[in-house]
Amino acid sequence: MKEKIVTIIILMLLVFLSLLYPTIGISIPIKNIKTLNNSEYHYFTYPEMTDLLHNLQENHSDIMTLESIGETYLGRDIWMVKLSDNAQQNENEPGVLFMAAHHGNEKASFEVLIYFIRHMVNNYSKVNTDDDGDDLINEDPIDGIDNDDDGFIDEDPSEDRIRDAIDNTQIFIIPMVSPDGVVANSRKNCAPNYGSFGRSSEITSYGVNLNRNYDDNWFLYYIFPTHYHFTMNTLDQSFNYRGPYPFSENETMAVKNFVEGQDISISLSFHSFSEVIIYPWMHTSKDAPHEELFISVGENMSRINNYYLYTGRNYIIPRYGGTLGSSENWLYREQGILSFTMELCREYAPSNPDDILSACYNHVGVNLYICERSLVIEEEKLSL
Ligand SMILES: [Ca+2]
Ligand SMILES: [Ca+2]
Ligand SMILES: [Ca+2]
Ligand SMILES: [Ca+2]
Ligand SMILES: [Zn+2]
Repeated sequence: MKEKIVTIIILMLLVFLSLLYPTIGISIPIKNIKTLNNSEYHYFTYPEMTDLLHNLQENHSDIMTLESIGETYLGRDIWMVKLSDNAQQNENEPGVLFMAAHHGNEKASFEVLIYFIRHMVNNYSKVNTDDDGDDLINEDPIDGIDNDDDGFIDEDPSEDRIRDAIDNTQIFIIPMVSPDGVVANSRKNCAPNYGSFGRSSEITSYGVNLNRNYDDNWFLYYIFPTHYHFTMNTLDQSFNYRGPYPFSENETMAVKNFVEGQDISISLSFHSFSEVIIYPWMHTSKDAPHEELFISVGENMSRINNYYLYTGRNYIIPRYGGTLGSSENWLYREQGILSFTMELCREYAPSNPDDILSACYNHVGVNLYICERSLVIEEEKLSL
């Protein structure tokens, strides 16, 4: 038992360190690693995704719109998909935001959202079906559990559930926040830096960590440099460089402008990797005002994907420091959006098709749960 606790603590530390220092590539030991299939999984490229989204939109124009919310430094469109009935109109329905690929090298993240978009539009008009031919209808929803004990997991989900989510909410999806980063397979975007504070006349390096570039207590770096890893976040060559000033980057500015024009209640930002669920605050061990609500929603997601809901800020942050400039903090503090980070999988881009496809399918269940919870979340924000 003692050994088990020690192992769990060590694993948690590794997970956390891998969040802080992902380029060092600390990987979590995985028991029973499956032998890799001969064929590696093919991830969507940016042009492939662009084509797919246009095709889907043309074929499902009643429930899907596609717009560019901005352009990257290299001129690529940042695509935003909206799924809802009467998608062209802004209806009085809860807004749900899903984002991925703030970090372009985290391929699992956008793959999960592309899969989700496809799954939703392709199943929207289907009637309830006995998908596995066992004479029971919808007996095994996507919740990671073999509800009917037949040896298959989640093989007969509800078709109604998809229609209900699309009909009753407005689902906004930005599958690649950093298309340039995706194309370059880079944690940072590809815009040039002119010194750490933007004052050099020459290009000194390239790229900003977009999930440090949101306007979130920017000044705290100067007051608590050690606590917030001043060097790592403020030197332009660093993999975590935050940029010369808040919202200096096209991508974060695009997200900001988009979010400010919408009524969004809850959001989920996908990253990879670690199999953990995180929520604000990201910079302090203090609880956010809605700590209980975060835990409630987080625990329900954790039941579906079996990820670790990270609640140990008061232990980790005083020892290892906090993160400033994250989308999560900004969305929550400035926009009142209940915002989560989902760190998918055990690699940036699993090559085993089984690993990535099961994450894609399982997170359809997570995302549907978030849509359903959004129906009551504004009331819950008031009461908790
Ligand atoms: Ca069935
Ligand atoms: Ca079914
Ligand atoms: Ca089953
Ligand atoms: Ca199930
Ligand atoms: Zn990330």
